Amino acid sequence: MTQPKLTLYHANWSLCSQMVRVALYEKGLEFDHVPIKLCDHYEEAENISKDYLKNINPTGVVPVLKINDEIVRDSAYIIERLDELEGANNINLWPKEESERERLRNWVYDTTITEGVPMGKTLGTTIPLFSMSLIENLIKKLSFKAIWNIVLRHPRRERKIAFVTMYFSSLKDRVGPLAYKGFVKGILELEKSLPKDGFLFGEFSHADINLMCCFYRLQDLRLDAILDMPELPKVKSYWENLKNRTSFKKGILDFKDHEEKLNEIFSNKNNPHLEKLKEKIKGKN
Ligand SMILES: N[C@@H](CCC(=O)N[C@@H](CS)C(=O)NCC(=O)O)C(=O)O
Repeated sequence: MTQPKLTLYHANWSLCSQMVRVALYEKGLEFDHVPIKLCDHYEEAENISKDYLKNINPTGVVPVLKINDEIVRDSAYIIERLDELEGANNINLWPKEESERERLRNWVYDTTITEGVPMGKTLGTTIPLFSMSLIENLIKKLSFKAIWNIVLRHPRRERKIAFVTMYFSSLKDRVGPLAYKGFVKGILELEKSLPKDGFLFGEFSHADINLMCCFYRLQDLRLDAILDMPELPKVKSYWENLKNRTSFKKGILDFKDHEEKLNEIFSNKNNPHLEKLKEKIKGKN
């Protein structure tokens, strides 16, 4: 069977774009790239350009996948759709059985930036809050013209407010603690649910893709010492298994971004939230 033509609109350091790229490589599907320069660090602000909002995504976010001429939005839905296609690799990211699909759906929901879920509530929505240390640094470098363009054009009110606040003031130290509870709950739940070895559902699945990307983000943010804690032994070996996937290199490492900036921000190799999170995981407060 020949595969349909796939075109991915994405950004290197975007959690949800990473997820879709990993899924494409897992399936062995060929795709064309359209890199999008996001408004939080490029003057071009391609995700809120007239053309992008009109023809690709009126909500101004990446990733978007074009399957032939059909536009498919939202990473979780994109990955479900991708799973129906036949690529070079014989792999299914979704189980066949309905009760298993339901269980997986819950995990997927909790491990990505799901629309309608307040930031910090689930493991997936805590990641953007921790990422603010980098985002704020990038936003502050934008010109006034670029921030004014965000005010005028960004279709998401909550993001517009966050970006403008970061430009003129600061959010990064305030939002991290809002993620502690959701993150600790999520990671402890994962430790409980993981099998001794292998993946969350035995076979590699969509949830493992999401967690691979969330964990890599922890590494970028110098929070990955959490994945090495004696309190989380299954998480630790799980992360090793995830890093061994070919798709980890192809979908994430080959699209690294902001390396210098991250080294500069975390020059002491530590993230200010690390010790607090570790204490909470140990149950000390
Ligand atoms: N639920 C959406 C979330 C997409 C999303 O928030 N994308 C971020 C990058 S991970 C984005 O495009 N940010 C740019 C902006 O908000 O200006 C999905 O899963 O695709």
